[in-house]
Amino acid sequence: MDEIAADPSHPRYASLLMRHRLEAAAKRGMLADSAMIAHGRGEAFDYLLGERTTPSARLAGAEAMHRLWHAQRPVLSLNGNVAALAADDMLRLASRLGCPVEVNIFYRTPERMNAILSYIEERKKVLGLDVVVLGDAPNAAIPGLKGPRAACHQEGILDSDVILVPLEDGDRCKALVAMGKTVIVIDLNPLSRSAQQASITVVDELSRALATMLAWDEGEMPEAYDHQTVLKDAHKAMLDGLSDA
Ligand code: PTJ
Repeated sequence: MDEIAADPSHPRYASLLMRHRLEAAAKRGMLADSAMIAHGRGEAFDYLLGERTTPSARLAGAEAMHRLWHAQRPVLSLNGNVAALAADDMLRLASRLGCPVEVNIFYRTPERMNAILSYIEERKKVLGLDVVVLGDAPNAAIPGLKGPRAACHQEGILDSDVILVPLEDGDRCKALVAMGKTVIVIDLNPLSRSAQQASITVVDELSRALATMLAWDEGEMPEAYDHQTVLKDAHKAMLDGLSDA
């Protein structure tokens, strides 16, 4: 999915690459109709952030990784956008942690589930990683949610104690928190309900946040994490970006 015309030295290369990945995923039938809208919203926040990883996003990424390393039953959740933008790094992270990934989408159709699952299996083979991929046969439901969006695997999301849910919907984030899980969200919008309700929020672009997490070693101790401080820092970084413009 990574063959694009732009040169890597192009100032907007990273952004063009992400757009290209979404276009390719759309052609494969992996994306929700609103996927591009969600991405555009993320891009707008990233502009304000200066398209960089702030110190507080780095701290949140380190805390997220620390919690995942020390979890009993960690799981990484992928929706259509996450699979399109960062399937490889999500698989690398799962392989490092020795945990499953679960495809869990908001706008669920059998066609989209099959398209995403087959793409992930393809990437798993290319990378040569031994990761359990769940999502094909949900046998449980997230309490408090109605309809297909509640469907999940007992041995994955339902029984997990720490869950990474990048670009998550607010209702599902809330339901997972209500189950007593440590919920780690990656979301460029510090005002979103998911960002606000999560246990830990990394306010950063998905691929940069995953790079921070992959660079964090098991034995390292992160600095003290305070959820409200991290959200306020992100907000301030964006307002400062606006006033500097
Ligand atoms: O595949 P599905 O059916 O599960 O649907 C996935 C989407 C993302 C379409 C769905 O969950 C959705 O509509 O999400 P929202 O409510 O638009 O929330 C997505 C959040 O992710 C927004 O707050 C965006 O700012 C943020 N976001 C978008 N792209 C990125 C991002 N955050 C980090 N990195 C990104 N690349």
